[in-house]
Amino acid sequence: MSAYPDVQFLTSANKRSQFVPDEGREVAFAGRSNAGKSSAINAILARRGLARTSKTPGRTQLVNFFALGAGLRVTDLPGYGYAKVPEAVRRHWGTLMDDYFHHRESLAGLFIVMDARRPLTEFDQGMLRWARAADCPVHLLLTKADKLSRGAAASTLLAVRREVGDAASAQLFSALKGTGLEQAREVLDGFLGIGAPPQA
Ligand SMILES: Nc1nc2c(ncn2[C@@H]2O[C@H](COP(=O)(O)OP(=O)(O)OP(=O)(O)O)[C@@H](O)[C@H]2O)c(=O)[nH]1
Ligand SMILES: [Mg+2]
Repeated sequence: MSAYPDVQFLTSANKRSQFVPDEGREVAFAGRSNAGKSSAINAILARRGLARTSKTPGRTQLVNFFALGAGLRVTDLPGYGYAKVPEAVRRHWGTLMDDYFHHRESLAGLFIVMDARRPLTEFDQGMLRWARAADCPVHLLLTKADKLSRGAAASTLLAVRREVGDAASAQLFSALKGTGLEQAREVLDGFLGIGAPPQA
């Protein structure tokens, strides 16, 4: 049986008033444009085509909410750092992300998705700083690991772990090959409190 039998798309939000009610627990997937966020969500939740993916950077421009069950959600965020986006779109993105990250009480954890060939960009570092300030736990998903040799992937992971220290956990991942799926699900479940004893 699927680890997440009741996955459902909820809504796409273009502004804060369209966000789903801020209750329960939510885990956000953020990262550079084209890093592989939507593909990672589909692989982890085992639902092909749930979150839309594309070869063209900047495909996800809205905050997409998915329900995993009562009060448990994952969000697919628009990617950052795509140079060709018009200034007005970039500004709108900034407002949307500010609204999301500064007000989302239900945010229980953050996955920062990075292309394993280009980890820890300026934007990724900014996200990490924000998460630390907000006391939000972070997991780094080094995706597209299939594009690196085993040795290069392993040394990238080591270097990333060394750089972030205890600010985040990190793993290798490939949506294409299914590498690291179980590990990613364990972290997601941990953030969402799935499988944990009920809180008193
Ligand atoms: N080789 C390989 N390609 C991948 C992997 N994950 C994603 N891709 C490809 O990378 C491209 C971008 O993937 P998306 O999942 O749409 O990336 P995104 O981060 O959601 O992109 P935006 O929504 O535009 O910010 C697509 O062509 C995917 O097929 C992976 O693990 N391995
Ligand atoms: Mg996307």
